[in-house]
Amino acid sequence: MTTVTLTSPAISCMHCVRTIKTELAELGGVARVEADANTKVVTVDFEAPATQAEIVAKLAEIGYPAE
Ligand SMILES: [Cu+2]
Repeated sequence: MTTVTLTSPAISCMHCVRTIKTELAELGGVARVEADANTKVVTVDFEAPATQAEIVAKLAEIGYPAE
């Protein structure tokens, strides 16, 4: 299991948090998603077939580009 911590400044409220959790949880291999509207931090636990690149791409696709 790999944990990645990303910052996505577009996270502004609990709705954003819910969207991110729902969308990332749909990726195969994603085990846990935490997102915080105050710190703008997204933490994801994942394993194959999920990849960090896939998670970052999904965040960008749904409007929360991460670094
Ligand atoms: Cu929001």
